[in-house]
Amino acid sequence: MTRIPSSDITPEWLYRQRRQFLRSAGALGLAAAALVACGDATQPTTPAPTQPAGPTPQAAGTADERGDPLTDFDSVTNYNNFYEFSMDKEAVARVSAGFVATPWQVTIDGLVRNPRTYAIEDLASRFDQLERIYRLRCVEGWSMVIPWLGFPLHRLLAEVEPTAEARYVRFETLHDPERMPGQRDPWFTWPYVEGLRLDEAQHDLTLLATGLYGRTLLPQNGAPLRLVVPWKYGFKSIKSIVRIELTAAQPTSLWMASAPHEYGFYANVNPEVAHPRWSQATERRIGEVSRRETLPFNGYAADVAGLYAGMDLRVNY
Ligand SMILES: Nc1nc2c(c(=O)[nH]1)N[C@H]1C(S)=C(S)[C@@H](COP(=O)(O)O)O[C@H]1N2
Ligand SMILES: [Mo]
Repeated sequence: MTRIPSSDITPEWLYRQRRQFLRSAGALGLAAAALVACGDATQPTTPAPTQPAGPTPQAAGTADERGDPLTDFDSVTNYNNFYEFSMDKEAVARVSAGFVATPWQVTIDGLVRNPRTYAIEDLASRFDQLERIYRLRCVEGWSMVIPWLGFPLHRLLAEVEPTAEARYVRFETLHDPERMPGQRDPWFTWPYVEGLRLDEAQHDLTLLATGLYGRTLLPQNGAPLRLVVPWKYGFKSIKSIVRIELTAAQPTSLWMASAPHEYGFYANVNPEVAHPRWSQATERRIGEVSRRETLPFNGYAADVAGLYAGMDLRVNY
């Protein structure tokens, strides 16, 4: 396995959350504090800052395992694809600024022995938060290097115990057109859905991210919880997840439903298979002038190519 930078750290925001929890526990008594900590979707939302005031964004690392430097925080948080808010990459941050991602619950169910619903705070404190520096390659031909905070999805899957029939994992974004105005666009079948084969989902590189640059996720990056699958095109990395379901059949993603001739289920980064409307051989790294060669599996072939042994990647694109 390649050395992907990974540091075991307590992000500043999680530390603050724990301190806040202890404070409420003192003031209100433990029972009340537990309620606050678990959130309650039926209660009016307490104004919670989506962007904690605090130190400047800080990553533990400065480059990915290939030596490529981090993309700057401003680009990572101001050049986004998140159609629930806007189709204009430079408008997503502004349009999503008021999105409040607490309280938030994530249900994991389907073909599992222990279906569960977690409050986001539980997920963030129950699994050690690691920093993972990954390249993100959008199908549109641009890329970034992002220091994510989060935990491998396999840790959560182990807790719910997939049954022998489970073969795929289906992910679903929040569906709430009041809070996500882009979902009024009737062209797409909302909510946004993505899927992985179970072995892809269980791969150690597959991350559930709760933050980036040492801070909690901002709305534009998929607060409070998003998937990151670094060897696949960026659209597989679904944002603002509310449900994770284990299934026997291959899930149909939003992109498979909307543009079946353009997007397949696998969507592994592959410089040899062109998009119907453009080549995927090169990419523009945000912050750089000239284009770079795109690498098979986005540079993670040594880790993940084995998952596809015997498959024709020109057919399963
Ligand atoms: N729910 C949802 N998830 C999404 C998208 C989206 O529009 N909606 N866009 C995808 C695409 S195309 C990319 S490239 C990445 C972009 O992530 P970033 O804005 O955090 O860099 O998010 C992916 N996840
Ligand atoms: Mo993308």
